[in-house]
Amino acid sequence: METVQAVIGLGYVGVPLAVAFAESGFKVIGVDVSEEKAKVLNQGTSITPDVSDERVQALVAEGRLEATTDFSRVSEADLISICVPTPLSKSKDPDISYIVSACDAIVPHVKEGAVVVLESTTYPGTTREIILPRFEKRGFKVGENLFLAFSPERVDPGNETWNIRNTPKVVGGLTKECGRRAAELYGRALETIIPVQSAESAEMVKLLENTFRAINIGLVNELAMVCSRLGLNAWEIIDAAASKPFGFMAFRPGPGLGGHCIPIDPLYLSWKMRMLDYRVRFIDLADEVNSFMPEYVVRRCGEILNEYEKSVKGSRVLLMGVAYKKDIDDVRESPALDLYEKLVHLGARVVYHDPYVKSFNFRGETTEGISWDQVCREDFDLILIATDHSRTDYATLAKRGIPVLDTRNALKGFEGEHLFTL
Ligand code: SAJ
Repeated sequence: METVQAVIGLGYVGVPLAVAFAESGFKVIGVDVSEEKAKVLNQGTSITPDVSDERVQALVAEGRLEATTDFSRVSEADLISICVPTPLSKSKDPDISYIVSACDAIVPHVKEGAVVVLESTTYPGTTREIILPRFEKRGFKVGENLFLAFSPERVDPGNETWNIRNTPKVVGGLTKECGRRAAELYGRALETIIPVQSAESAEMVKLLENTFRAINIGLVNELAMVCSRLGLNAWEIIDAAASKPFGFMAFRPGPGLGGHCIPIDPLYLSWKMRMLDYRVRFIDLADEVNSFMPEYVVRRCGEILNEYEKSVKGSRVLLMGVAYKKDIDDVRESPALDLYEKLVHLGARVVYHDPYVKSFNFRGETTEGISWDQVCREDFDLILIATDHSRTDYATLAKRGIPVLDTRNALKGFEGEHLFTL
C-alpha cells in the first residue's frame, strides 16, 4: 500500500517538496487555493527554477503527482505538509492567516493516524497554540490518533548545491511519538533528518538561522556607515577579515535587506517575545539599521550630486538592479524599490535597468526598465548600483565618467574620482 502525501501550498517550497517525495515513491497530491497553480502543475510545468518541467511531467504521467484545489482530498493522505506563506502585516506583525485558513480547510478531512507537518516559518508556539486546538476540537488525540510536528523549510531558490533532498531537515513533534513519525516519513524522501525535542525547538531553529543573518548584515551595514566617516573601504576590511580561517564569517554591506525571509523571520520572534514582555534588542536594532539603509543611500546620493553642484531634484538617476539580490528576478521587499520611491519623492528623474526584471509595479503603474543599449547611450547625473547582477558590464559603467554610487562593491578594482561606495 503506497504512502500518500498531501502538500498544502504549491509555491517555491511546496513544489520542490512534492516532487522530492513523489520521486521517493510517495503518491503526492498538491493542494492549492489557486486553480491556475493546480492547472500548471497538472500540465507538467514547474513554477520554480529548482524543479525542471521534465521532472514534473514524468511524475504527473506516472500518476505519482497531481494537483487540485479540492482540500477534501487530504482525506487520502498519510502525511500532510503545510507550506503556505507567513508574511508580515502592514504594522510589521506576524500574519499567520494563511496557516489558519489552511488548517481550517484540512481539519474536517484529515484521516485518523495521519501526520501533519507545518513547514511555514513562524514564531515558536504556533504549532501547539494555533494548529493543535483545531485538531483537538475535531476530537483527535494528538500523539495517539493524529500526529503534529514542525519542520522548517530550507529552500534556497536557485541554489545549485543545496536542494530539498540533500539539505538537512530539522523535525520536532508536539509529542515524542509525533516527532518520531514525522521524522520517519520525511526520512524516506530526504537524506538527513535532524530530530529536535519539540515543535517549538524546530520553530526556533529556523528563526535563529535567519536572525543570525539579519543581525550580521546589520552589523556590516553599520560598519559601512562607520567606514564612510573614517574614509575607509568596508569591503576591503571585510575581505581582509575573511582571510582569518576560523572564527569569522563574512557578510557584506548593501542598500538594505530584501527577500521574503531575512527581513521578516526575525520579526516573528521579536513579536512573540514582546507578547511575553521581553524585548529582543539585537533583532530590533538590526531591523533599525537594515531598514535605515535605503535612507542612508539616498543621503549619499544627495552628497555626491552636491559634489557636482547638482540637486537630487531634477537629476536623472539610473538605478542599476531592482531585484533583492543578485542573479534573481525577485523584487519582494527589495531595498532597490525603496531607493526608487525615495528618489522619485525627492524629485529625481529615475530610470532603472535590470536584466532579470523587465518591469515592476510602482504606485499602481507598471514601470519598465531601460535597455542596456540605453544605459550605454543616454546621459545621467548619477548611476546608483543597488543590485550587483553578475551579467552586467561594469567596466562600461565605470568608464563612462558619470558619478557612480556603488552599494554592492560591484566596481571592485575600478578606480576614479567619480566612483563612490556606501
Ligand atoms: N544581504 C546583504 N549582505 C549579505 C547577505 C545578504 O546585504 O552579506 C542581503 C541580500 O542582498 C538580500 C537580503 O540580505 O537583500 C537577504 O539575502 P540572503 O542572502 O539571506 O537571501 P535570501 O533572502 O534568499 O535568504 C535565503 C534564506 N533561505 C531560507 O530561509 C531557506 C537564508 O536562510 C539563506 O541563508 C539564504 O537564502 C542564502 O544563503 O542564500
